[in-house]
Amino acid sequence: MFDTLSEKFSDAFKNLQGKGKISESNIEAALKEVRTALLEADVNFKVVKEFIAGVKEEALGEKVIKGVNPEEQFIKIVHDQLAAIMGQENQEVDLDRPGPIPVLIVGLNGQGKTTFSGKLSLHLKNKKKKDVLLVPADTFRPAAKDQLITLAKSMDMDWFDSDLSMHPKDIALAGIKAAKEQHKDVVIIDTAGRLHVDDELMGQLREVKEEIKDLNPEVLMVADAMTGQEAVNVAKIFHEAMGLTGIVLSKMDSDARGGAALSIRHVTGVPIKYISTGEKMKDLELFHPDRLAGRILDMGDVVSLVEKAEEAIDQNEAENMMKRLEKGKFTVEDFMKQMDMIKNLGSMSSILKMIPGMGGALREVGDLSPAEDDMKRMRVIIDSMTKQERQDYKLIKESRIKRIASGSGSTIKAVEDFIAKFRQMEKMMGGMMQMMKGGMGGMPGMPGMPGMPGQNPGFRQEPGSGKKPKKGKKKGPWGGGFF
Ligand SMILES: Nc1nc2c(ncn2[C@@H]2O[C@H](COP(=O)(O)OP(=O)(O)OP(=O)(O)O)[C@@H](O)[C@H]2O)c(=O)[nH]1
Ligand SMILES: [Mg+2]
Repeated sequence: MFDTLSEKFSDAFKNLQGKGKISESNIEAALKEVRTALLEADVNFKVVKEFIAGVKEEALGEKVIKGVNPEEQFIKIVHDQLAAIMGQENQEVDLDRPGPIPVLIVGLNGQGKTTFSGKLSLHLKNKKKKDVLLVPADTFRPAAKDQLITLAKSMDMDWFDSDLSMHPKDIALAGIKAAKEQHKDVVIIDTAGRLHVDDELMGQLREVKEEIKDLNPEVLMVADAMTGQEAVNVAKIFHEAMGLTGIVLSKMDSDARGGAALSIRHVTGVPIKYISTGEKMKDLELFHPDRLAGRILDMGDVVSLVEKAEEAIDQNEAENMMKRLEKGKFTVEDFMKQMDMIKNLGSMSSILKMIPGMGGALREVGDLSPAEDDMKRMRVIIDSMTKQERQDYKLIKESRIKRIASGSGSTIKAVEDFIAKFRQMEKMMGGMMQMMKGGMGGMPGMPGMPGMPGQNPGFRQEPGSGKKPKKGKKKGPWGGGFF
């Protein structure tokens, strides 16, 4: 997300290194670079102009604290201005009223409307405990109905069997009626897209909105974040035509430059409510301007990381694992579960970027995909093991190694290497447990993962346990050469 922009910003801030204090002359070069970075990221030029003026005013204003590192001060000012142009606080769809609340999903072709309709239903069901009905109302591309129904079935979500020969406004009405009968809280209506803004589409959508306007619908436009200024222009036209209540930026996982995210709110006045970060139904985040500003500036986003961890990590599983570890048990099965938990959090680089300062470090390391491939290769080897072998890897001798190698399409050496690495991990785990019992508090570098020892009072040193912490075991279980 916004890698190039982050890099350019970080270069710009270097202009202030070693300077005694912020002054008009020494921020000039930094401001110039920030300006270029924003324009290159396809941010609207008016937004850039206001942004730069805002930063300059703050930087030279009275609030600047003399004697504090000017680079840090400048970063903080840029952070706050970035958050401000993106809208300050998160806004979600307004659920605080009697249902069924209609949520109309609009936007151009292929922007991610149908995918988002599915994601939003899952989010509302899981997080907000809302009962949702999904209504396919795309009469332009009939396959879209099947697409939405397939998504609904995969999530065990209720859907409406729309009659696509009807006008979308009548489908919307019928869907809302059904939702009322079924006592649903929310009804999400997925509409058709077109390649370009055209009168027919706008006319149709306006009619739908008109038909249901007394119900005060949420109208969310989905825009592909990769399309930059184009997304901003389209949002403007949609907003003028039908009145949007929110924007969803999709495909934020791809190589989006930042132009849409940084300009759309400021230009249209419509808040960004959600960001879509992948093709899977769980890949949805609330839009938090301050957190995104933090990510852009390599300040990390630990709050989102912890939230993700809370969702992805099964507390009971984590606690059971800790109990087994306490007894000195660490099996391939445990390792597999840990890998799965981590995978649930997202790609390695996306996780690392949420840790303050890691963005810059990642750029130096470059590609993390070899490490991810390594994980995948290990996973195939583990999948070819029997349950018994996963519980006790020591059973894995010659003939079993051969079987696992051929079962996983790996070489014998790869399986042997895995076992050797696992043995090393087992040892480290043992060492780490000793260390924790000795009262070191938690795993170094683990920012307060739920269920992890750093937060678990059960692992505090017991008075008089007498064991001294071992030194030198700073690496996590995977620190021994996989990454
Ligand atoms: N990487 C990525 N892909 C996405 C995201 N959202 C949607 N997609 C993909 O984008 C493509 C189009 O998504 P749809 O949800 O069908 O888009 P749509 O706006 O409903 O398209 P039409 O109904 O044809 O107008 C699909 O292949 C989705 O899997 C996202 O956040 N990230
Ligand atoms: Mg669609």
